[in-house]
Amino acid sequence: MANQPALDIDDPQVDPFEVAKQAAEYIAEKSGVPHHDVAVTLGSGWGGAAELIGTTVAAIPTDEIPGFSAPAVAGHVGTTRSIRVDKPDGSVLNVLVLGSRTHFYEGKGVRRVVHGVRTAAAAGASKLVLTNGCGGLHVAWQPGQVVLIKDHINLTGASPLESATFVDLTDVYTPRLRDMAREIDPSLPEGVYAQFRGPQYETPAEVRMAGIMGADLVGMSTALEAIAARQVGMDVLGVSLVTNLAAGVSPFQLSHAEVIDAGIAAGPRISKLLAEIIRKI
Ligand code: 8IG
Repeated sequence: MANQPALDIDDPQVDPFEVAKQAAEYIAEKSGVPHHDVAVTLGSGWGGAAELIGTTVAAIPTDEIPGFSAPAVAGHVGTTRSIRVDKPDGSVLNVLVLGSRTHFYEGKGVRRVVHGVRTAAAAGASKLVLTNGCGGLHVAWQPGQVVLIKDHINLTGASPLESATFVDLTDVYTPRLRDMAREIDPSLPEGVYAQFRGPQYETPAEVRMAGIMGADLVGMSTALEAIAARQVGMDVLGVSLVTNLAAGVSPFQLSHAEVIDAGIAAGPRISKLLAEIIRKI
């Protein structure tokens, strides 16, 4: 691996799966963990979960891994962790925790958006948990509400699939994993997640449109990543934290501060839930 030249993920001649293979080899080398079983992407509000999941074996600055972007916000370096979970039956679960994501709205292309998912698959993960913070369309879902994603609407106009790759998305969010999450918390509702490009939040009219289309949640991630995961046959669990009511649903304006505060307030509770889900998966 060390002798292989670094591949440019943005070069159309380069196969993005080869870059993912390089990234997975880099993670295996740095962590000493040759195979990971499960991968988790931590979205807005979910950042505190890593410590609760298990024992950190390695923490790697994400921007040093082949194909990953330098951090969008200066001074905020994303961390990729290899976490070891010792299960009650004596078996060991190696969990790859992706501490940040590249969003489609950054304009770096879909390959970078889904590179973490493809890297996780190349590292051996057959299951993927995608978490996010999002807006809710139902007043009954107040900030702090966790919702299982049962389906999505991809409103980005983009796809991670290149050329004629026809991927079935009937069960994009694996029913068995949703059932498993509800065994931990039977009160968890399910909803349809609409991915907008962003980075602006929706107008009230766009939120109404999303509702008429069948969406319950609006956000700026997850759908493209779930598609990439299904392409390589991973089972996917999508878990949303409603951090705000979507624009026009409540009489109040959206503020980024509100979003951050809801994440902080919900942090300990949702971190515990996520850790339980990973242990059971
Ligand atoms: I956190 O209201 C968060 N992310 N599109 N709309 C969209 N993304 C979001 C929202 C929201 N809240």
